[in-house]
Amino acid sequence: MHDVLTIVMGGGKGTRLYPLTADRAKPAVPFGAKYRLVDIPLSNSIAANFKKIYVLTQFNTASLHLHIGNTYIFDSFTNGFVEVLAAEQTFTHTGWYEGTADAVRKNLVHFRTQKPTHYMILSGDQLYRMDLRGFFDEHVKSGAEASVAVLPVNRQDATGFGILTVDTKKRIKKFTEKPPLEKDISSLKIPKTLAARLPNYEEGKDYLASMGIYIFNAEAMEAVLDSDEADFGKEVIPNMIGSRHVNAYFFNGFWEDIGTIESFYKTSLDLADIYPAFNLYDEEMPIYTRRRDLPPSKLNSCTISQTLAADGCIITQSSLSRTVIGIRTIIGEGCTLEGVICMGADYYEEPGPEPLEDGHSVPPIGIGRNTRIKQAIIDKNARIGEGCSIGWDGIPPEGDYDRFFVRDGIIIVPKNGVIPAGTVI
Ligand code: ADQ
Ligand code: ADP
Repeated sequence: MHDVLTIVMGGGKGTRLYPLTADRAKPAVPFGAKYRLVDIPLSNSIAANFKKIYVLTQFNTASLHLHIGNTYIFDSFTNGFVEVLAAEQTFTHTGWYEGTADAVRKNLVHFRTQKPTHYMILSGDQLYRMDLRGFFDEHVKSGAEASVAVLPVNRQDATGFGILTVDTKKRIKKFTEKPPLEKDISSLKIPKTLAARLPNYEEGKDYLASMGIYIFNAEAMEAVLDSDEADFGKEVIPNMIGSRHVNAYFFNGFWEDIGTIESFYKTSLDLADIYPAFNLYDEEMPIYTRRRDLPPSKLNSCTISQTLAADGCIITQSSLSRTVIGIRTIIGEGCTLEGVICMGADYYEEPGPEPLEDGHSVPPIGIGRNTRIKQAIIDKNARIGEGCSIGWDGIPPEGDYDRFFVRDGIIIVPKNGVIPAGTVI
């Protein structure tokens, strides 16, 4: 009998997605109008019937707990659970996780209670749909102690990945974590014979990259973590090659890292393409998320193209193109949005915002009338006043400003942020 425990790596210190991670754990970052990042690995795992899942995260946030507690509910015949384990101080460990392997090591005591035969390690910031059951079956058949899901990448992208070589039985022979561009890695190139067999090989994508998705036999996991190695990619996997049997699993499908502002922004908007590379409308393998009792979205005299809009929005006489509109987004008359991700709101503000102590009023949650926004992420509960122009006259230099941030050339209004009426950014 196999008993697989899934571990979702929910994020380190979370600087790459800052300020979206300023006051929420990375797995709770809203994504694709109605989902959160953690829904992707959880849905993949559940589709494979691996329903015992821990999510490792650096800090606890109420919204992550609410989301998981309200969404991933299994009945007593299923024996499933999704549990969040945040970095905690104990008598034997202090402080934060030092890395991915350290995060697993510090929680082995919890995992052992489930008596797993295998660990399935998933990354928390990637968009993909993978047949994890197929991956698991191949792992067991190969007799390997660990397996790594891989796909081909080009030399430029190779700098961000673990690059590896395999023998004819897919056993990994070499592994180099994130080789810098100036390093000669031509000896790691995919041989022609293998390229011909790889389903997703393309000219130029000459290197096999680790996707950071692993299966470990439980004994192997215990043995390799009986060390002080901090990271799977930097230490654990490279040190296993040679002394232990580690295999590659060739993944064929859409897969994108969404762990930086740039990739998060682009991948989110691409979901709204007319023929998107990642299909949210897959009947067989849906992405699960919290079921909410929200009213339908109400759209009055709008021009809308390539837009994903979630439930509970009210959009009036506005023009939206290439946008992702999250739950409960309110957009007033005469707005124009291009290339914008609105994360929406946690609640409807009724009867309206309270005036400030100095008598001034703050704009209501949502986007006020006659506002134009381009190339921006508007986090939850933001209040954008009337007649603002954001991102329309170029993007300010990277940095942290009083009321907004610029990261990777994208303007970000943080959660609960306020942009007064008439502001030009
Ligand atoms: P990276 O993604 O750069 O490379 P890492 O920063 O270790 O590696 O993150 C892996 C995953 O674990 C991410 O989802 C991250 O959010 C999460 N994570 C990181 N530190 C964590 C911590 N302390 N606690 C909980 N979660 C944490 C890795 C591999 C490469 C591989 C790429 C593929 O090291 O070999 O090619 O993934 O993207
Ligand atoms: P969602 O999944 O709907 O985005 P979250 O999990 O982030 O919601 O939680 C939003 C929280 O905001 C909910 O607990 C909701 O009850 C709460 N909330 C409701 N009304 C208000 C309010 N007036 N002010 C602040 N929070 C509110």
